[in-house]
Amino acid sequence: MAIAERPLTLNDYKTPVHINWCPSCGDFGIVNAIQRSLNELKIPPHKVAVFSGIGCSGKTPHYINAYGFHTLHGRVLPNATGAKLANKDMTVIAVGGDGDGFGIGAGYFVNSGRRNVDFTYIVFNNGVYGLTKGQGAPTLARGVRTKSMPEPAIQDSLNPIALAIGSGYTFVGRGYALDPKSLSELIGQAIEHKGSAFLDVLQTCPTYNDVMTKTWLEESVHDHPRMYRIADEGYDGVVSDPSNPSEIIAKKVQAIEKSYEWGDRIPTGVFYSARLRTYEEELETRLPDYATTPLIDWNVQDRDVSKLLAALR
Ligand SMILES: Cc1ncc(C[n+]2csc(CCOP(=O)(O)OP(=O)(O)O)c2C)c(N)n1
Ligand code: SF4
Ligand SMILES: [Mg+2]
Repeated sequence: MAIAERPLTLNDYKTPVHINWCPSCGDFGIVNAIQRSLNELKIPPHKVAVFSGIGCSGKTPHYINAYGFHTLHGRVLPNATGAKLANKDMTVIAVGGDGDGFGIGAGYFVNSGRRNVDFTYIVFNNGVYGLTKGQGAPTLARGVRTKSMPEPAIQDSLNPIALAIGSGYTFVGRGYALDPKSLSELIGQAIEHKGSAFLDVLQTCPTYNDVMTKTWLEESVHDHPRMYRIADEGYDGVVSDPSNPSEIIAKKVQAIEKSYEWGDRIPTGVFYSARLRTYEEELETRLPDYATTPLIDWNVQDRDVSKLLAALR
């Protein structure tokens, strides 16, 4: 029976490709969460495109039944942006590692945020370059030495949440790879958000990172779980009036301050969310046809450019 003729199930988002991540890798949980969220939102596989950079995390599109593109190291966001602008009816999900997104891809990360194209970007944050044998990634804190490093890191880590807020992402959250149920809800919210959504997902790498482990993340400190949901403590990151710049700034400041909490307490959930104009909506004001017809359906072959050429003579 064709997929369109019956209700979608989780299996419809799986592929027969052998998954070659290490046993117990946190990446399994993230893929599962993405599949669950797509299934819960009832978005059919042919309406989804998953893009990745290079890294262990970069293998993700192979394992999700949807359109997929395994791009170059650090180049996931320009590819995802191009695809979304060409076919705005697609749900576009970009994924990659912390090295991919905040190292070689840092310039794209920053400039994609301020553009506010309607996609979701999920960073698998394991603190290391997993695929290339565990070198310290930009999210690894000063003084930390994982088992793959000869000596502790002597530079500061960057703060993905604060960087995302400063860059202009309009939905910013943090999830945990080994809690696919909560993570799928968060991914669902990010997908439904209109605009660029960024998720920092804490991902265990049992092969190279023996510091940020499942045990460490899930243990209790002073009788409280290390990881907690900010919403459970009354935190509200949603901008209720997007036309009010003061409220936007106040919510950004609140999110950045919260993002520096790390160690004995690690916040998860939605740090910031604002419904601001997307790049696609800006384009529609210049190109009215864009509102009704995706670019891929435009007849560019028979376009009359004679006036343009005449103007340039
Ligand atoms: C231009 C370029 N430089 C370097 C590499 C080598 N390389 C491949 S993956 C990677 C880092 C992967 O780390 P991360 O992005 O954190 O992904 P993870 O493997 O941890 O999921 C590097 C440096 C490459 N493939 N291309
Ligand atoms: S090296 Fe780490 S991130 Fe890569 S598959 Fe193995 S456990 Fe996962
Ligand atoms: Mg990594």
